Amino acid sequence: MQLWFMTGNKGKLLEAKHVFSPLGFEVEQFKINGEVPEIIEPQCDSLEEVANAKIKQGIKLLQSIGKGKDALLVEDSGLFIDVLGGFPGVYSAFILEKIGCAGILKLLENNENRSASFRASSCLWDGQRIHMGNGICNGVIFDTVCGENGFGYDPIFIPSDFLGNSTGEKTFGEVDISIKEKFSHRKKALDEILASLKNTH
Ligand code: ITT
Repeated sequence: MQLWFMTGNKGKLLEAKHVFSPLGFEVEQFKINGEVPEIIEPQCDSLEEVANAKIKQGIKLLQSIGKGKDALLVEDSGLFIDVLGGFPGVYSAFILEKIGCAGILKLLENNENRSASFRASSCLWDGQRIHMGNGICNGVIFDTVCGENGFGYDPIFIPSDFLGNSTGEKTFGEVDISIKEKFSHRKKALDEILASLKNTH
């Protein structure tokens, strides 16, 4: 089954493919005339609201090109740092572009509380209805930028041990995609969607 993912983020796309491909879905980036469509993201502090706004605009775009019955996925996600009151949160993409991982480390300099979480809210249109999934990955912000894998804030984030899995104090930037998946907020959100799909079909 074909599944369009409306995202400009290649890292998200790769991880979604990793989850869905073994289940027989063919995940492809959603483009119109070769471009990922520009989406208006509402100014709000909830990932769910942003994901909802993305899917509604995405469905309209699918319909406008006569593909309204195709499946479409969107996601809004971010890094929430406890001692910064959840910053950068919904502004994660913008802040990464402005100050990078090194800028976040600077903000946390001399701070002992380094706890943080990645969060994701995903919405999937199955051609008839919208399915929603949320996921959280708890962890800590490391004190240096470490590793070349993944994307975004991966090189500064060490996940907490989860269901018997541990990265052994390695950042997401230092581990393989299949290891990251064992902890990932994105995978958890997509699993919720898969469960919801199973319940309705
Ligand atoms: P789309 O909106 O086009 O999907 P985006 O990168 O702008 O792509 P978001 O608005 O959801 O996506 O911003 C989320 C940001 O949070 C993303 O750019 C990363 O910087 C960060 N982020 C989210 N999940 C991450 C992960 O698994 N690893 C590292 N950083 C992540």
